[in-house]
Amino acid sequence: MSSKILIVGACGQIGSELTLALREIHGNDMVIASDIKRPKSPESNSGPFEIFDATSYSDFENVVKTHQIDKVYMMAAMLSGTAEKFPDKGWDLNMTSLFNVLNLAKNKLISKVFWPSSIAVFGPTTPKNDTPQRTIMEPTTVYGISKQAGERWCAYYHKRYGVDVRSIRYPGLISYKTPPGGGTTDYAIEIFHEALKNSKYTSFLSKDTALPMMYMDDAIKATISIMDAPSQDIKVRSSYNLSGVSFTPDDLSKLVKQHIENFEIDYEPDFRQDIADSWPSSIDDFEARKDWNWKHNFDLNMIVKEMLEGVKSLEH
Ligand code: AKB
Repeated sequence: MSSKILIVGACGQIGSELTLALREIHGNDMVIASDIKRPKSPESNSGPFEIFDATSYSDFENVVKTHQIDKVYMMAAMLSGTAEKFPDKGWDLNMTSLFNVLNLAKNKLISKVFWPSSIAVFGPTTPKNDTPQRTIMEPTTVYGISKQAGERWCAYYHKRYGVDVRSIRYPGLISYKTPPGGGTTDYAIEIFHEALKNSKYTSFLSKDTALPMMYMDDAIKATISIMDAPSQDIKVRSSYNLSGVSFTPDDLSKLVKQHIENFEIDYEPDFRQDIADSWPSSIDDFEARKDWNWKHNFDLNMIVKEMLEGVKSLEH
């Protein structure tokens, strides 16, 4: 049995770092990176690369058969901010690519699937603090609706067809290697680039908007560990709550100021403020910790230090 891995969306914020991490573990040739367009980053060139559209079942099937893929990390998605601008496209990409990968598993062409969900599955009627695994979920964004529907389909395919699908509700992810693509939590990355370039940042979220966040290294660790966990340990087949840190733009700017003395921030909330206001401030991830031993490493001080060093290193 082949144990080859396919990453769909390998040029994206998570996909690019996941590709490197999985190649480090399994070897370059065992991990096939793919995206809808040619990669810009040299990282994605470190092994086999396929260009295809994940919304085409036949193209997806072709890549899986050609490389004898066993596991798929289905990371391609349209994020919250962009999906509000293109609701039809966002729904189509997020749902069709999910159905394609679930059907490949149902048809026994692959044995395991990872699919990312998000804190966007929650909505304004959800308890805001320490949001539990199971609670009211009335998402108000296209992205959130697609993720919530997707979670139900994952649970359905598992129950009805025995598909081994695993998923995490990612909080906002912070990284410097690949830019994020159109999310509501992107301010927490932009701030570092602007602080180092101009010592000034205008935040599109208001000063006191607290959101759940996580450093990319922790997110990659969680993604690989949930996929490596024994099947019987995965008790939640929709998607697991996952928590790292929670902070506001004000908290973050104060820490940035400790490193860059003349740094200044101001606030001009835009349409993404409404999205952020509908999401939890912090997440209870007790079940992930209990079922597959999840534990985060990075606190906010460590994230700030790593981000400033990382962004600086990109400029040289
Ligand atoms: C977004 O802001 O859309 C994403 C997410 C929280 O899923 N980062």
